[in-house]
Amino acid sequence: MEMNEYEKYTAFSRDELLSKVEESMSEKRFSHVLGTQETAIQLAKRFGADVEKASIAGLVHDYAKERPNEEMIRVIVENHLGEDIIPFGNQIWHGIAGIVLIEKELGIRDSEILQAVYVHTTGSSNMSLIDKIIYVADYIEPHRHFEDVSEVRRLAEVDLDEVVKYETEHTLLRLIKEKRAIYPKTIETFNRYVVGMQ
Ligand code: DGI
Ligand code: FE
Ligand code: FE
Repeated sequence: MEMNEYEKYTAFSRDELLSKVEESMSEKRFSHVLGTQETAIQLAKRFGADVEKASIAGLVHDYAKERPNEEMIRVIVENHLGEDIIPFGNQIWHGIAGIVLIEKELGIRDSEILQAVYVHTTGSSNMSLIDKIIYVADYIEPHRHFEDVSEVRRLAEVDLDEVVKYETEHTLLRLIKEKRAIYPKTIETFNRYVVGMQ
């Protein structure tokens, strides 16, 4: 990838962006992020999405995951992101509030990249190709381990929508089994992509 192409979407060079992301998280999470980026690039090539946008979205999708809760709550309140998300905790905050930090600190303004980050945890009832690619790449990148992960990776070679469906169903099943709070958007994604509601 040409550096100047990459720089279309960020205020930083590719190396600067990599360092900024690396410095913002643990080594383990950074490996996950690089795995997500690589998987997102492959999916973008396979399904005809913008490879640079997918790459950058993959790299920054968990940028806010390790910020202190107080800072995240401040970002949510100051930017009017909806205080209804506060009780859900950082698992739900980091994508939604993450886009504010990604725009401010990494200079990324592209709306498709920001939207993919915004919905990467819960999905949405109206996902773009890039949204689906980041949602799926996050789930199947090489560091992820769950039963059937090999089958799901193979499925992702042929049918992205089938993986969106699988991931949405299995994430919801797991949340229910663990008695965790379900964010409404997670249910909207289920209704749209698993039930098939229009
Ligand atoms: O940030 P990652 O761990 O790489 O992955 P992620 O952003 O997809 O998901 C973070 C966690 O959030 C994951 O364990 C699934 C969980 N999650 C997804 N939807 C919901 C949720 N957690 C709650 N409580 N409610 C949801 O609706
Ligand atoms: Fe995440
Ligand atoms: Fe992730």
